[in-house]
Amino acid sequence: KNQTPCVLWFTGLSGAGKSTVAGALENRLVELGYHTYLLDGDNVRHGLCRDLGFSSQDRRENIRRIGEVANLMVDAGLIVLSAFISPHREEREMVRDLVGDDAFFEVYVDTSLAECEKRDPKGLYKKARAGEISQFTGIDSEYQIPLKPEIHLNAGEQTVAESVEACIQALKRHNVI
Ligand code: GGZ
Repeated sequence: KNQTPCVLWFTGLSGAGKSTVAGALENRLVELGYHTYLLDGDNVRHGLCRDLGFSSQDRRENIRRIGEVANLMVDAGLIVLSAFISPHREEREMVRDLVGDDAFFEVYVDTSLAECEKRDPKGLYKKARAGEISQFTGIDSEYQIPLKPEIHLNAGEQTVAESVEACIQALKRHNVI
């Protein structure tokens, strides 16, 4: 099926729903016959980036490597979905410049800190509040909200299916699919 190779760059807090929405969107795209690849913590932070932690410098290097890999995958013709906090605007813009503005879609998974903290699926916020984890995004490490994301998901209020649908509509509007 005809597709325009591109990167869907999901960004947002831990627990916002980035991996969940990106994974559900990928399933939908595959069902529709498109060729995709999902980059997320599970397949990147345990491999390519396993030497990196969560200092600003390491997060920057994490995003740089992911951006380079995503760019190669765009060259290979894929629709790439990436789901990382990517807290710094400058690094997200670095990836945008690398893959090219036309092929880069920033997807802001906008779930409030309060909601993420309430969900706390891995108990990490609790640990961060207790001082057992430092440099935790939203607690003692900054998250810079996207200023002009191509796609803005109110993921705290809408269902995963609604978020997926919003992405599909945006991809059609931008002639990706
Ligand atoms: C933020 C952390 C931290 C700290 C471990 N800060 O909800 P999760 O568990 O599954 O997703 C988070 C993941 C963040 O990795 P990223 O590669 O997406 O981050 S970045 O883009 O900033 O490089 C969380 C877990 O790792 N985690 N320590 N201190 N999240």
